[in-house]
Amino acid sequence: MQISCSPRISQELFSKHSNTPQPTSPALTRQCWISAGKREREREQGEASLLTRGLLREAVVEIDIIQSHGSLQRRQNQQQHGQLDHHRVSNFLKRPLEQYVRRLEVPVRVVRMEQRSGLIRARLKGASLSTGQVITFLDAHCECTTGWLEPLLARIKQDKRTVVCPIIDVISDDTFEYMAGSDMTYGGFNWKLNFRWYPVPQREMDRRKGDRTLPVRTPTMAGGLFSIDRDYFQEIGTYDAGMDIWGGENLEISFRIWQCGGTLEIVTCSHVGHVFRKATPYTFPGGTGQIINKNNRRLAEVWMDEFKNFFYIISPGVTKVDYGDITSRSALRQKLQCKPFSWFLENVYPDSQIPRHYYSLGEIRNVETNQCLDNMARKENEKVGIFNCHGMGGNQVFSYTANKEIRTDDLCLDVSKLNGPVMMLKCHHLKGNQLWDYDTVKLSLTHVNSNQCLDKASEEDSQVPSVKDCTHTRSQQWLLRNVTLPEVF
Ligand SMILES: [Mn+2]
Repeated sequence: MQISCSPRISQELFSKHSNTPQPTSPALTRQCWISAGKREREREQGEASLLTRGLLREAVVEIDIIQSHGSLQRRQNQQQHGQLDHHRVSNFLKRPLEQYVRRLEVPVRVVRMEQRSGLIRARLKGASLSTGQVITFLDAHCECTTGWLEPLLARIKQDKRTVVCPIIDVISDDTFEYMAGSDMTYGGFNWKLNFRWYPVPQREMDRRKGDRTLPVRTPTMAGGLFSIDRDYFQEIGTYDAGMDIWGGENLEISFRIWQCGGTLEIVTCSHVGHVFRKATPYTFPGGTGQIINKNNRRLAEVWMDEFKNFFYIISPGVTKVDYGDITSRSALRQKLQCKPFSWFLENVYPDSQIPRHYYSLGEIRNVETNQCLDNMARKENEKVGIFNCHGMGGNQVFSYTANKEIRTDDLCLDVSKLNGPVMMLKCHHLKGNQLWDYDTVKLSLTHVNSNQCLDKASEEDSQVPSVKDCTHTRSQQWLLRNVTLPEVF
């Protein structure tokens, strides 16, 4: 199991698609070596420098890279379901895989699970069989670029409680074209507890004094690619083995790292390619939603304190999902004396989609018509809707935050013209067109920039609210109500 991803795989791909660029951005690589103090670069881009080689000798006795093959799981799953391409897939993963890895320059050991176990338990098994000081997890559909590893190891050597991710470059699942990933996005999550990329905020640029070769502190990791000191991995409780297949484990380990005294970084000098798929090629036993909801409930219950309500309220029905026994994970949090989730929001992720302070979390109801603001499952850059109140949360959940935004998940109500329309845009945390003043006596919601008031639906379009000059009539009065959680828990 010791080895690096083979650059040879890249070369094979590139020879098939000769117009695709080299994997590493030469400019960035050079900049990174130089700022690491390297002056006498041995060769052109990519060759490990004397500095990093010295560091490798010192820091790494042995490196374990664990790749989890989702496709192994697919084979078993398809056997169960008797699908047509089962033979092709299973054969490819038997002898041909063994033969292929034997051709690689470094020893590679293939370990198979006895039954379909999911990513989390497969990784735990891989970790238990590994012997190196640093464990690197990579999805099976990854390719490393020259010089990807040293910048990761350097951070762990400085502080073993630093967990590091490379920049994830994009490999097209249609053409295998290789595109550099951005160093200007970092990991976050929305109310539904989906991992999402968001722009690196100004405060993090300022902390690094504008030096983009320095690692970015990221609130969460995407999950497929990271390196961690093996003792530290044990110390903070590896993974939650009560989670199935995959989903949520990346947020769980991210919250745990930060709340329990570690640091999570994206090391911008390290690039690894990853094939982003459009759809999951295998099924989840019992349905994708069931598994992911169970895993998300486990992480919400153990790590998120009262902020779990954002997840529960926007995902009606999730509270009926059984999440099993979490006593050992709660005991772990206790033992490690981890900080509360509010600390994480305050100190690590102040631009979080979940507001640290808020006035209300629930429906916003018009006094005259008794209708409620409703995102109608519309997306970013569309108009917010208005509809009969159903009291079930979901699309009618809005939070009026201490920053005076009206938010639904990671979208904020935004008005950029007199008389509307009221759009849903990504929250930018800069007030501006997303600043609303709620008057708790008059019950009005004033859009501060335009000095106009949120009003009921207009005659032209009965499905969207309007903004008009403030008249303080009943159609401009709104009740901000906290939704209560369902009884079944
Ligand atoms: Mn992946």
